[in-house]
Amino acid sequence: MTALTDMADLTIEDGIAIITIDNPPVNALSQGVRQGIKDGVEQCLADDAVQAVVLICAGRTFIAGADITEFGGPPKEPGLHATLDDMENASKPIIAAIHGTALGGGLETALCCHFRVCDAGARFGLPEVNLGLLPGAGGTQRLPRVVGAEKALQMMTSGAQIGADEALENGLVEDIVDGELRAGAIAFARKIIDENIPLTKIRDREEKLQSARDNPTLFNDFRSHIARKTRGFLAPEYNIQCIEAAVNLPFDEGMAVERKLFMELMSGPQSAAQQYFFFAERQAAKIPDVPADTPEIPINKVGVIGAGTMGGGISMNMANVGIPVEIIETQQEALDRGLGVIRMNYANTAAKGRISAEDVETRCNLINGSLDMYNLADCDLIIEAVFENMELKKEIFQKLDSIAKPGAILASNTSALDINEIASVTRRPESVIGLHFFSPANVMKLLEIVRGDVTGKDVIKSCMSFAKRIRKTAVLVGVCPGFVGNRILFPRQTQAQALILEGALPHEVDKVLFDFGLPMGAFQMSDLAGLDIGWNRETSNSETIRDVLCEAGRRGQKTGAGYYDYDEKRNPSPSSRVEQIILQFSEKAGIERREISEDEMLERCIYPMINEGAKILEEGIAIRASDIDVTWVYGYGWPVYRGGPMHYADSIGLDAIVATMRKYQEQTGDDFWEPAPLMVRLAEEGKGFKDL
Ligand code: 3H9
Repeated sequence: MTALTDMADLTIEDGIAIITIDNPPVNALSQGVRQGIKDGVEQCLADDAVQAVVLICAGRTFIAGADITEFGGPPKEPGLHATLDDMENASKPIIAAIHGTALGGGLETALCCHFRVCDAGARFGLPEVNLGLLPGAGGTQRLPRVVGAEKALQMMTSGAQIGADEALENGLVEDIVDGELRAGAIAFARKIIDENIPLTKIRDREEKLQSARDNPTLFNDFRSHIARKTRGFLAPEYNIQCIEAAVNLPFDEGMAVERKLFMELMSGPQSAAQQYFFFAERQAAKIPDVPADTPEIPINKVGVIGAGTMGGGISMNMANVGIPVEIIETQQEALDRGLGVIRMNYANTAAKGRISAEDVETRCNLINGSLDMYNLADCDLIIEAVFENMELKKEIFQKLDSIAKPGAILASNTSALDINEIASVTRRPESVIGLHFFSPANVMKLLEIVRGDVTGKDVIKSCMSFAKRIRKTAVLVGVCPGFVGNRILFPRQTQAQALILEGALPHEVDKVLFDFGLPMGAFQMSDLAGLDIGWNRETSNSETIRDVLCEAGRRGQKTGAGYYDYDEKRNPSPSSRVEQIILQFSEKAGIERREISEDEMLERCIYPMINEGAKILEEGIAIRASDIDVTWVYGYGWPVYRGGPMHYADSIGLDAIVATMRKYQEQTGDDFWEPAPLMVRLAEEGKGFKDL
């Protein structure tokens, strides 16, 4: 064995050279990998004893892409293009032997080999779109030549992976190896030599492009198909343009289009935000005072208290990954209703072809309902998901304390209440934690994990791992009203209310937030949640616009009216009645209504969120600014191409935000606008949240 670089080596066995990449954790195409491949290929071509080359990877995966940590730095030779050209132009067959995931630049590398074999677990994808990019090493031109334009469109605009069988079906691999991959790939190489199979380059293949050439509406139909999902994102459209170039232009001209659009994306703010978010998401899993080797509590059975919307959705997460769940309700009728909704949700998913009818049964069978809390005695984790009432929650936790087995994790799904207070009624506060799921709980990716003052590290570690197991992204936060996500929402709602009193209308404020990239505006969100959350009919005295709306029966989407009017399909339209109510409120408050610019609406909704984020950091409620961003992207649909509120703040500049807040403070005389000391300090030092 010869070391090519510290990330690659070369072995020759009976005329077959094996280049092995070893660059943990994911064999990214770092400089040493590129150099290793380039030098290895050169040596193999110069060595008459070598008849064919196998490119394989050590560790858990084939090459998972370019090394993202090298992006933005000075280019390091050799470049990926030159390395791949050498491979594609080699006069001896090169065979990629793929296990794990061949992603991005990794798949592009494989596409420049003459043949590809894989093991049965291998997966393939071009996920650059998730980084705000497009495949920049020929993938946009080669993938459509192998799998056809339509499949390439699906894969490249979604970043979705395909498995080995689908790859074989689509011609992306020539063979799936039974048994050991290395031996299988060597045997495949021998066959190529023995049968003298000619070397073809994917760049020269045209046959799979023909059906797209015969279908002039393919691209625009596809654009309309993904429009809603990709609203605001640049990269999906640029990926489409590259595939159009692959179909309509000669290979080299297509490559030139790819280069130009890749560079444009790479130097733009969206990709910067999405690359930042890639690492932010992975950072969130790291808890400084909870080391990776902290022991974990095995979780084999979960209890859920409450079969309502939240309890049902939470239970589905466990059933989806094969964990048995015991749901507890107080009334048979509520239990039956809850279990019925779960079954219906699964049936709907099956009707869309996403799971099989058998999956529906398996998952429903994993969920057992009962009226007896004592059935929770053998659960390893119990999640309380009843409505937000501290007294009720305390009562439940007191009871749980006497029922749950020693060491069981006792969690509350509260979205705002004090976990320490809940824990205080038990004799084991170290076992108590907040697991705040977001609605719909079976869909939203975020799990806000709330540590109390004395929550055990083993409990935290177990919940972080559990989140990954149920395919959630967890963010660990401390106790304060609303935790991180909802606490940041509060000041935005305050300003949204102020804006409608001063001159804007709900749909105008909402439009600004929607155009910014959020899935919905402040008032649409209130209508969806229900205006009567926390509203009390007995004490309501028409003091706020919300009071008046609730008193009039306008309690949001569920009643067909709230800030908006709704049709039977729940489509909103601005309400003249609500406008009247708002105008009356302005008059009563002596406010002379004025035209408010979209810029002002945006600043007044977003900057207070950033300011609250700064306070949260100062208080140590969030571990890092990027955790706040992960919370808002995965919990509230903040557009990932803007990174999250804290990244967005950095992209504007904290000095500009502080200055704008002071301007509003001066104009209104309201201390609401006082910038957080942390933000002021960073602004004065010319720094951003990223520098903390
Ligand atoms: C590209 O290829 C552009 C090209 O077109 C060429 C243009 C010229 N680079 O996710 P995990 C780190 S763009 C550097 O927790 P898993 C990651 O940060 C790239 N580092 O593991 C983490 O570090 P840490 C296209 C990377 O098993 C560690 O590896 N490719 C890279 O859950 C483990 O990661 C992609 O977008 C990278 N490319 O999942 C694929 N990838 O331990 C991105 C990972 O310090 N990667 N790291 O936190 C993935 O999707 C997942 O990492 C993968 C493994 C599925 C591979």
